[in-house]
Amino acid sequence: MAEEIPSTDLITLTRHVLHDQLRLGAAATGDLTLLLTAIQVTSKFIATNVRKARLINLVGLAGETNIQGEEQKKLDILSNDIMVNALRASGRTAVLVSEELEEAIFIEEKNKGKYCVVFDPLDGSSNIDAGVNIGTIFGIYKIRDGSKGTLEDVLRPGSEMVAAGYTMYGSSANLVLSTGSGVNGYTLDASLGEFILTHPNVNSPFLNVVCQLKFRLQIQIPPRGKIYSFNEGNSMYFNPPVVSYLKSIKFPAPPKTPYSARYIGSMVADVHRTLLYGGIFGYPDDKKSKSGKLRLLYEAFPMAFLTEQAGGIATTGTKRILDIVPTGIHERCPVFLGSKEDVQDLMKCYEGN
Ligand code: AHM
Ligand code: MG
Repeated sequence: MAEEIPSTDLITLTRHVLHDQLRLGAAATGDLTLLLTAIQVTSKFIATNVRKARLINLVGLAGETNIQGEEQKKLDILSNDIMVNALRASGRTAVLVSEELEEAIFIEEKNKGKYCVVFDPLDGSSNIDAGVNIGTIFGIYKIRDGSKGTLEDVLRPGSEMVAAGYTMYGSSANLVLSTGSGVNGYTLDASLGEFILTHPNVNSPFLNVVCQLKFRLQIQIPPRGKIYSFNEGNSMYFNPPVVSYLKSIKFPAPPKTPYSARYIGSMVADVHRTLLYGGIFGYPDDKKSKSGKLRLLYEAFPMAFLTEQAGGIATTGTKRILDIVPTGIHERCPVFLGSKEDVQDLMKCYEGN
């Protein structure tokens, strides 16, 4: 068998983003490119730490002391520090909101830029010890004209984000990004230390180049899937629309067949699968958690942004997620996202209620 010739024309994340910037000509300042470069560096750094967590004693509770008497740093706190430091140092940010920090960070004048980044440095961290896929989620706003960077710059609907994405740390690190014209996916080539475009969107100018690679995939949600992804352990608390929707996909009228259940309990991994294979992911509000569990700003918004950019729908059941105006940086909201037809079926259950 003829040996595969490796591609000599790799599209790195930086090259891809830079290409977009050059296309915009004088209108683009390069600030977003630099910010995304900083974010991808944090993803590489966090990926390295996730990989060697067990070896360097990062798994465990913050505040615990190891046998050498040194204080351990929990992986999600370490990831938060990595992100805050890199984003501040990029000189391109004005406001940072992290799941790990109660208050927003307002960047001091000398490092201030015009973007705000909302992020969950290491989502799904309850899965860390089991070695399950976890990830970093982020959304980016540009400060409003004339603003110096205040809380109002991030308390805005998700539809006003200029970019959103996540990096999933699994068998490989995958960075999935949208700057508002489709979704692209990059895979970290650890030997090169670069994120390489592996999942170009259909309109990508690099589609042909990447098409030569055998492993091409696209992040475009099929209109209907065959998988549902809910924590059904909460069933006794679920509200009637969710109960009747789940019943309809588990006990469909013949000749329809039931959906498969897949729930990892790590939003990045569950959403990643939904973006690629379709179906529906849901974390509803219920009798116990009146607003659901997931955080609006740095979990629901970025994932809703990506879902819509990939051709799907993201809703609370009754309202488009990206239209919600946040009132607090850590507020929660119910989330249902995925294939258009599947999410529309769920919304019908809400309408009939
Ligand atoms: P975290 O931000 O504390 O990690 O919680 C968010 C995670 C999501 O990744 C996931 O979808 C959800 O919590 C799972 O919750 P549950 O264990 O209740 O099913
Ligand atoms: Mg989280």
